[in-house]
Amino acid sequence: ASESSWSYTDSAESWNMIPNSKCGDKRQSPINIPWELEYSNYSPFEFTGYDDMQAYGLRVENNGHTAQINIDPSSIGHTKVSGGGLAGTYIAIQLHFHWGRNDLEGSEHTFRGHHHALELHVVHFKESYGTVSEAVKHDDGLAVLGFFFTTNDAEENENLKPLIDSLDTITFQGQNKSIDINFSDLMPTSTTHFYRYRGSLTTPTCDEVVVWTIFDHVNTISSAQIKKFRELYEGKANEVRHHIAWNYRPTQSLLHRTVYKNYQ
Ligand code: SG7
Ligand code: ZN
Repeated sequence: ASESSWSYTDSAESWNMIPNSKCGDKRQSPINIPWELEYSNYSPFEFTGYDDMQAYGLRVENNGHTAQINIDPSSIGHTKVSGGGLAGTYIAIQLHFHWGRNDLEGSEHTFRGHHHALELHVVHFKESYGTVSEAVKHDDGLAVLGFFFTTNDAEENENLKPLIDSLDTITFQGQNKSIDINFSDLMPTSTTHFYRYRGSLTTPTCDEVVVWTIFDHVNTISSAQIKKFRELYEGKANEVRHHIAWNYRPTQSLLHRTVYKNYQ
């Protein structure tokens, strides 16, 4: 498989065969967040611009692997995060989702052995590296913020409505559409409790360049809303059609790493 043609139905071994793949290395993501964690006294997160993104040219796209909301390159730099134990400021570039074949799976990270139905990733690069392409050459180049969603007893999440409604217009790979939403609409209001470890991108080539934060607060989404993600297609309209029925990587071994929590 080439870098562009990998899929979630491939075996782990086939991701390892991709040229320059790090997918078989020793600091991979996602992981299970275990019961036993080490306390670290991180400062609170400080978010700038996540609730005021109307002018940032947001577009939602089907990239064949996920539904992703990209910030227009001309607006990158206005939406950033610091604190939370991060060494420096990280600039947001996009967010995307991971889901499962049913509501009992879907999240990439598991929490004490359990999946949630959906996981949101907000991807950032370290401001001091200047560009994403430079940042991915460094082991602290990216900061991905991960947020869980559950369908348990959940009503429709009104904040997700603009995104869910847009999915009908990006059915096929490569389709994209402008969207009026704020990243803060998709993030929980409470970001006080979180987990931290060092890992990788969860897709090929699985580069070990990510400072991971997984937030403890679980957001809600209805089952009907999640179903709309499963109706997206991996391919273009004129290709053989398979739904993106699921798009989470299995958890990887923690090996010599520590997972931290910011509360006691
Ligand atoms: C998704 O996950 C996409 C990728 C992303 C990858 O397939 O969102 O982004 C682009 C630009 O296609 O890769 C470098 C990057 O953000 C892995 O991201 S993740 O580790 O947060 N799941
Ligand atoms: Zn992701």
